[in-house]
Amino acid sequence: MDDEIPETSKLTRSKQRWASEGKFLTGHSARPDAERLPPGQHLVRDWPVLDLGQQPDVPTERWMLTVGGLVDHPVALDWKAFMALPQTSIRTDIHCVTTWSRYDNDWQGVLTRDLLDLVQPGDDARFVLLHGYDGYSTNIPLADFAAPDAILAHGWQGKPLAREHGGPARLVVPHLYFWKSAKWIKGIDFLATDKAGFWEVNGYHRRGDPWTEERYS
Ligand SMILES: Nc1nc2c(c(=O)[nH]1)N[C@H]1C(S)=C(S)[C@@H](COP(=O)(O)O)O[C@H]1N2
Ligand SMILES: [Mo]
Repeated sequence: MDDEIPETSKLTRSKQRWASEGKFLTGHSARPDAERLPPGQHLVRDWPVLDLGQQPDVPTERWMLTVGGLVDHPVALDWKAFMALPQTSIRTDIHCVTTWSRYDNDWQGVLTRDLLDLVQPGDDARFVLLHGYDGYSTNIPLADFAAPDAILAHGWQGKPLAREHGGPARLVVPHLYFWKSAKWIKGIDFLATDKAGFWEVNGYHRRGDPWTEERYS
């Protein structure tokens, strides 16, 4: 996918910089149907629940998302501030490393690009480490986090995201295996160097691209 920058558009400083560095060129534009299912995956219609076993109960009144590290404007967003950010609906597929995939999930929430506009990562930021309220963590390259369809989702199929699936809010990075999509998101740290998260320490791949089966390292 090519990010053409119209000369007249009012792109932010960060967007222009990332575009010039090719940071958004993650190569996952819409695929023909025959290529929609990554190798080694099978389709499911239900939505399996997978996590470390404890599903934290975080009411929106107590929910807080802390975004820091190598950013110009660190923020601690409460629910009201989070919901006041630009809201987007997108439809994506899910690919879990345990071999199930699920098509056509409708997410409502805040695109990571809109969060990036707010916090303005520094030139030295290259990776993000995501933290969940259950103690879970997972790492992804900033280029993947900044994908145009990556979203901090609080809604699924028009309803509030269920607690078992990471509600009140989770990350969804559709073009990577689903373990990268941190549920019950609590913190996002921008880092210069990669730092392994929970499953990455336990043998999962650093990046997790389903199309090249980056399952385990
Ligand atoms: N906070 C948190 N996020 C998490 C996990 C977890 O244990 N804790 N598990 C990951 C894994 S391994 C998968 S496959 C997906 C599962 O999401 P789901 O239960 O909504 O299908 O969440 C990911 N995000
Ligand atoms: Mo998983």
